[in-house]
Formats: sequence, C-alpha cells, structure tokens
Amino acid sequence: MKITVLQYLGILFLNVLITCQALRHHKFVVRDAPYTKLCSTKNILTVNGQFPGPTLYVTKGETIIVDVYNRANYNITIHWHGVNQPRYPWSDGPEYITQCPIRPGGKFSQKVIFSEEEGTLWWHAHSDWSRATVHGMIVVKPTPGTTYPFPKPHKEVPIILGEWWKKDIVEVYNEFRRTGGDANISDAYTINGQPGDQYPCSSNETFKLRVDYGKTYLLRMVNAAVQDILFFAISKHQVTIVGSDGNYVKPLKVDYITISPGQTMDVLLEANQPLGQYYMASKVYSSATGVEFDNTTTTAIIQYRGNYIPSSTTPSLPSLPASDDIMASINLISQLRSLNDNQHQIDVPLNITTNLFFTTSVNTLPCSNDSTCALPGNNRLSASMNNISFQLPSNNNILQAYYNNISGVFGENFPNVPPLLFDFTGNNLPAYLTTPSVATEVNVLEYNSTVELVLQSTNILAGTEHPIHLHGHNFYVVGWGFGNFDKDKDPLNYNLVDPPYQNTVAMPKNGWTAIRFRAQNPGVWFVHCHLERHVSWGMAMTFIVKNGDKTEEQMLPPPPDMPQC
Ligand SMILES: *[C@@H]1O[C@H](CO)[C@@H](O)[C@H](O)[C@H]1NC(C)=O
Ligand SMILES: *[C@@H]1O[C@H](CO)[C@@H](O)[C@H](O)[C@H]1NC(C)=O
Ligand SMILES: *[C@@H]1O[C@H](CO)[C@@H](O)[C@H](O)[C@H]1NC(C)=O
Ligand SMILES: *[C@@H]1O[C@H](CO)[C@@H](O)[C@H](O)[C@H]1NC(C)=O
Ligand SMILES: *[C@@H]1O[C@H](CO)[C@@H](O)[C@H](O)[C@H]1NC(C)=O
Ligand SMILES: *[C@@H]1O[C@H](CO)[C@@H](O)[C@H](O)[C@H]1NC(C)=O
Ligand SMILES: *[C@@H]1O[C@H](CO)[C@@H](O)[C@H](O)[C@H]1NC(C)=O
Ligand SMILES: *[C@@H]1O[C@H](CO)[C@@H](O)[C@H](O)[C@H]1NC(C)=O
Ligand SMILES: *[C@@H]1O[C@H](CO)[C@@H](O)[C@H](O)[C@H]1NC(C)=O
Ligand SMILES: [Cu+2]
Repeated sequence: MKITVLQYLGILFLNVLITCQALRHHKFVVRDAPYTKLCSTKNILTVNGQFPGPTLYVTKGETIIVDVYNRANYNITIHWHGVNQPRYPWSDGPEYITQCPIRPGGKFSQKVIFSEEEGTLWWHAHSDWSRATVHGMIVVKPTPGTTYPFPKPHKEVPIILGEWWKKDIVEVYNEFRRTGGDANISDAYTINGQPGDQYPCSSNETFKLRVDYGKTYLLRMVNAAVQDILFFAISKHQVTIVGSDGNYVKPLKVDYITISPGQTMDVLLEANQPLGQYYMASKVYSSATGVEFDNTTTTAIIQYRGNYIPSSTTPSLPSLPASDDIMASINLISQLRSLNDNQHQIDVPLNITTNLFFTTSVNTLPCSNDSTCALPGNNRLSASMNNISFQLPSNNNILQAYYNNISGVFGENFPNVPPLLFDFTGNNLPAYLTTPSVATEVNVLEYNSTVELVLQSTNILAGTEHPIHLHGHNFYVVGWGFGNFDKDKDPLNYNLVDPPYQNTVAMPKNGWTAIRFRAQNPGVWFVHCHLERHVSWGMAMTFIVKNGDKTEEQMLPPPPDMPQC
C-alpha cells in the first residue's frame, strides 16, 4: 500500500494526539509560602504552597509529565527518587549532573517514566539543600488486574518524616559552606510537616490518624530528613514491613523501623489495641563519635474511634532504640528480603563482568589563604569516594557534555578501586590519609554489564553510616559485614536467593555493603550519600552507562526545553 505524504502526516498527527492524550500532566509551582512551626513564622520554599508537597498517584509502568514552574527566587531542580527513567536521564534532576537548574521565572516539563517500580517512592528538589521543604510522595499503584501481595488495607496513610530548622535553610546552608565546619543541627523532626506536641508551640497541630478497631492501615513512609537516619515506632503496636523503595519484601513484623534519608517503607498497622490514643514517634539514629545531632523526638497521634473520652487518655510514647544503637539499626535493615514469589520474580546478576570497590570517607581540605575556615590549621570539612571529593561542574552539566561531546566538563577516570589500600576500619588512622583529591570524574560502564559494587566505609575522621543512593537503577543488596571487605571469604555468605531490591542502602559504620545491578539504562547517573552535608562535601560519583548496539538500547534525545546554564 502506498501512503501519501498527507496520509503520513495524518498518521503522525494521530500518533502525537494519542501520545498527548495518554500522558497525564501535573503542575508543580515552586514558590515561597509562609509556614508557622515552633512559635515562629518563616517563608519556606514549597511546591504548590504545600509542605510536604503534593502526592503524585501513578500506575505501574505509566509515563507522566510534570510541568515545573519556578516562581521562587532560587535555582531549582526536581528529582524523582527511585524512578529509573529508562533511557531518559534528561528529567532525572540532579543539578549539574543531568541538567542545569531551572532559573527563577523558568519552566521545565519533565517526563517521568515509570517501569518496574511499584509501591511508595518520592520526589524532591536536587539543588543545594532546598529538598528540606521541597519534597512529596509518589504512590505507584499495581497495574489494573493485579493487586497488592497482602490483604487490601482499609486505608492508606502517608507518613513523611522531615527535618525542621527555625532559621531559613538557605542561611544554614550558606553558613555551612562559608565556615567549612559542620552544619548547625536542626531544631525538630516532623511527621507530615508537624513536629508534634513534644515541642513547644506545636501541640494543636500534631498529625492525627483516626483508626477503627480491627482494621488494617497501610502506612506509606518516606524519610525526607536532610541529615539523619531515623528510628520510628508506634506505642503498643507492632508493624509489618511489606515494601521498601518501590519493591515488595517478605512480610517482616517488627517493634520499630530504621529508615534512611532517601528510603521508603510500606508498613501495615493493625489497629488491635484497646481503644485509646497512642503516639507514633521518630528520633535520630547517629553513631558518629563526637558529632552533634538533633536529639529531639517528633510525634503524631493514633486515635481509635469509639466509646471513650479521648481527652482522658494521655498517649504513651513508644520505646525507641538508643540513638547510637548500631545493632538496632543494622538488624532491622539486614532482615529485609525480596518477596520473590511467582508474580514478583527477581533476577540477581550471577555472572559479574565488572567488579567495583568504592571507599567512602569524611576528609578535610585546606582553605584558601584569604578565607578563615572553622577547622584548625585553616581547614574545612570534605568527603570523598575512592579518595576523590566530587566537584559539581559549574557552567554545564555532565549529561549535556557527554551527549554533545563537550570536553573539559568531566573526566572518565573514576577508579574501579581506591588508589591506596589501608586498614579502612582501623582506629586512629594516620593524618596523611585525610586529604582527598578534588575532581569531577565519572566511571564508564559498558551497556548490559553486570556490576558488583562493594561500598567500604572508612574511619577517616569519623566513621558513620552512609545511606548511598544510586540514580537510574535499583540494586540487589547481596551482603554486608563489619570490618574490611574480604574478597575471598565474604562473597561466600552473599544472599543471592532473595536479596532486597533497593535504590538507597545504608552502609554500616565500620563495615561494608555489597550491591549488584545490571547496567541496562544508558545515561548519566549520580551516586551519592543521601546525608545532605556529606554530598555537599563531595561524597559522590557519577556513572555513565554507555549505549548498547540496538536503537532500543540507546538514550532517547533530549526534550527541547532543557534548562540551559
Ligand atoms: C548556628 O549556630 C550558631 C551557634 O549556636 C549560631 O550563632 C548561628 O547563628 C547559627 N546559624 C544559623 C544559620 O542558624
Ligand atoms: C494552633 O494555634 C495557633 C496559635 O494559637 C493558631 O493560630 C492555629 O490556627 C491553631 N491551629 C489549629 C490547627 O488549630
Ligand atoms: C539532648 O541534647 C541536649 C544538648 O546536648 C542535652 O542537654 C539533652 O539532655 C539531650 N536530651 C536527650 C533526651 O538526650
Ligand atoms: C559470563 O559473562 C562472560 C562475559 O560476558 C561470558 O563470556 C561468560 O560466558 C559468562 N558465563 C556464564 C556462566 O554465563
Ligand atoms: C598561601 O600562602 C603561602 C605562603 O604565603 C603560599 O606559599 C601559597 O602559595 C598560598 N596559597 C594560595 C592558594 O594562595
Ligand atoms: C559525539 O561523538 C560520537 C562518537 O564520536 C558521535 O557518534 C556523536 O554523533 C557525537 N555527538 C555530537 C552531538 O556531536
Ligand atoms: C588521596 O589523594 C591525595 C591527593 O592526591 C593524596 O595525597 C592522598 O594520599 C590520597 N589518600 C588516599 C587515602 O588515597
Ligand atoms: C545482557 O547480558 C545477558 C547476560 O548477562 C545476556 O543474556 C543478554 O542477552 C544481554 N542482553 C543484551 C541486550 O545484550
Ligand atoms: C543559577 O544557575 C545559573 C546557571 O547555572 C548560574 O549561573 C547561577 O549562578 C545560579 N544561581 C545561584 C544563586 O546559584
Ligand atoms: Cu554520608
């Protein structure tokens, strides 16, 4: 059959029409809005004036467009945390990695492509520390005709854990950059934007969840805190973890959970206790010796409906592990297992083509002569992976430079192994180890390579947990351990049967974590600690995953409205 040009254009038009109709648009307006917490009112950066921001509801495998308008006075970018964005890094969001910022007055229509993810994810700003208030939840529903791998809950409840400074977060960030010291600790944690009644001036605004006895509730949890891993528990109630990072896990009944910044968890709460009021509460887990932290407790209230006088019952606080209880933190996370049933099969790479070994360190760097820095000897704090403190490009982004063959923006020499082997988890490490190099280096992965990445903590300056987040991929957490990784012995204990499939994993203090993934998503993908001060110091690197041979194994072209530097 011969197709005329007009017919062809008609088909093209129809296709465009169908595509346009199929994609739902959402509008995100980034702007300042006044907010009152802890007795003071300040302007915070919000999306659509909300804190936390609007929840995106999507169906597994859907593609949506989010039209992001920047009506604020700051540069902004938005990242869809845990969404793989197959072949399309252009809307991933990390500033100066995959895009230049959306400037005040600007707009960027971001195509968000869902694929294998199902469950709870979130979105957040990826520009300086604006994610402190610019964040919200993503709920990925099962495809029609499929259901949750657990009984349908009576109700679904978002629980977003956050962190609050009385001062403007921009001031906190600028001071942190200027002095080279550690950042001022926060004044409160929040549950759904509210600190709760353990803090002054907040009692009448505490988040309240009203429940019916005998019903089961699905709590969709996100840790959106800026600097802290958190413990969370509900007084007198156990919860059952059924998902994490947009993937299902084998049901795990626990007294409390540990959740890293960046991580999400789906937990079932059965309202099975005597009618009354109960606190849910969250506080910090922090194991770094000598590092100050916010030790306050945020609360919300679970209130049973029924025949009793709520005001006559004072809610009781749940018991949470001690702030430095390493085993409490590790035990919880290391018990997660992929569901791995008929409907949710897993595919752990067994034949590894690329072995990588990355160290994470907190470091110091000398300040220039004309500035005064907080640390003795005019030094400032820094951090690194494989001894490279990652420096963001300033007048371009890595993705655009890679796609357009622009040289001078990044190097391709991020090493597969650290430049120096030493007793990574030893005590009192010598001073000559503390200074990293500073560079913008990527590690290039062949398309379809099967990668094992061992993340090794070091005790340079101060060992602590680092929640490491990989953009563009989920990974299997196949092993972890204390001490230095032993490449002969430790792999023998890997879980290759039902390891959890995550996008963020907290490496233990004094230890290591091994992850595996298939590099099947061509593009430029950021890897970083999700504690904001650590990534600001340079605890980050970037992978480039090369194109495959076939068209469908290659990056898609950029959208026409990419923000320019
Ligand atoms: C940080 O804390 C110090 C000491 O309490 C205080 O003087 C300073 O004003 C704080 N800065 C900000 C931005 O909150
Ligand atoms: C809480 O109290 C403050 C100050 O009294 C008041 O402005 C605010 O409207 C109250 N909020 C609620 C939810 O009652
Ligand atoms: C929290 O830290 C403050 C200041 O360091 C201290 O005075 C207080 O006792 C601590 N509170 C708890 C509950 O640990
Ligand atoms: C493992 O991968 C390598 C490289 O792709 C290939 O040559 C080899 O046959 C594979 N081995 C197995 C057991 O699949
Ligand atoms: C700092 O001062 C020292 C001694 O005056 C000089 O040798 C060095 O080059 C200066 N460094 C910088 C970065 O200006
Ligand atoms: C970049 O270089 C590659 C390989 O040399 C080439 O295929 C591609 O067309 C170049 N891209 C641009 C935008 O010049
Ligand atoms: C890191 O790199 C710096 C600068 O090249 C070097 O002086 C230092 O010894 C290295 N440290 C480690 C632990 O590799
Ligand atoms: C990717 O590698 C696997 C082996 O790990 C192989 O079975 C598969 O055919 C490869 N796919 C492509 C598209 O190259
Ligand atoms: C905003 O982004 C532009 C483009 O990269 C940059 O030139 C400018 O310095 C940025 N502004 C701020 C306040 O960071
Ligand atoms: Cu870290």
